[in-house]
Amino acid sequence: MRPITVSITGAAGNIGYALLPRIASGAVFGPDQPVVLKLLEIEPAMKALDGVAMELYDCAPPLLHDVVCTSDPEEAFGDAQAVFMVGAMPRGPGMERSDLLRANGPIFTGQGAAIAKAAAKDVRAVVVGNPANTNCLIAIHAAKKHGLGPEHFTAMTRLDMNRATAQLALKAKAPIRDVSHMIIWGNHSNTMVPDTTHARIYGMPAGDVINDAAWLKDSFSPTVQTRGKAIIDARGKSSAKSAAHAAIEHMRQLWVGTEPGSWTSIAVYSTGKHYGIPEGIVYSVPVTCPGDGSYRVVEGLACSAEVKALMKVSADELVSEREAVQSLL
Ligand code: NAX
Repeated sequence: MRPITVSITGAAGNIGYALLPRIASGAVFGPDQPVVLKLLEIEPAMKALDGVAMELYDCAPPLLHDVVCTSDPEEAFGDAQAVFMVGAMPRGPGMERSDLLRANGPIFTGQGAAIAKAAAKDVRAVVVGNPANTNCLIAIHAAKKHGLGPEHFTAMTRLDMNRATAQLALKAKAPIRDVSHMIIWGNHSNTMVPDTTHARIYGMPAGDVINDAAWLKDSFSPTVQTRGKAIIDARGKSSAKSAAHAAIEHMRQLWVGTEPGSWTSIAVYSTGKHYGIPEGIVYSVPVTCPGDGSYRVVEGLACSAEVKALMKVSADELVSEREAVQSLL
């Protein structure tokens, strides 16, 4: 089988370290699909990246066809069919969210343009680096200027969906595989809306099985919304394995499709046609994926007045993030 080219930015970071061996082992593109991995880092991290590449070879993954380490985005994205945009500047002490947006913006203008110029025409890119939704929007605008459409870019809220799914399973004492149809609406931030309205446990409405409305409102949602901080407090480091796994599942479902009758949550460019979500922001919605790299927003789901109000708060936050980076769009 011909190898496919997969690019990973920030490949020497924590998530990259957890992500690379799994991509090279077939977790995303299947057990028979050879891969060429193109790894992008900034200059100061190139030595560390060499170490990561050495370890990758030391796993001797049979599907690993070649590894390219570079600090040149166009080289990194050359012919890429799948791109994991993980690299971003971390939030430093005293930095506001808007400072982080402005600091990361230029990374995503440059990389969005480089993807449009150098990657395969059917490329799919997932943005993991925070603030993921608006970084994705910046990349979309940059790519559009070079003729690549917004449907090629999505941002990751799969980790939030996985966190929510596992919390429901733990509460119901159910196997995780028996929990489905969780939805994350909105921004990958504390305003995200973990919506259990349509979630099922053993195929039944999750709310009926759990039968504890106060827990769902007062414990479940805050636990999911602040899980990233809880991991940092406990581990002293931010989520890496779970984030890498979520990125793998996000890309795998775009690549091979969602299971019939199920959906996943992905942040996508809003066309303004679904659920009152404003046009021109990157907003997490339930989607189905046919398995050709595309996605379809699940339409017609009922949303309570409470969920709608929370969805608007998250949309308003994304609109204000867009305003903060307007000069880059
Ligand atoms: P690390 O700081 O360990 O790694 C980031 C890497 O990106 C570093 O090696 C750095 O040199 C590199 N980098 C910085 N600027 C770059 C550029 N212009 N081009 C290429 N590489 C560049 O962070 P890590 O823990 O790996 O997290 C990566 C990103 O994921 C962060 O922005 C983080 O906030 C975000 N996350 C997003 C999540 C999500 O659900 N969407 C959850 C996990 C994670 O917090």
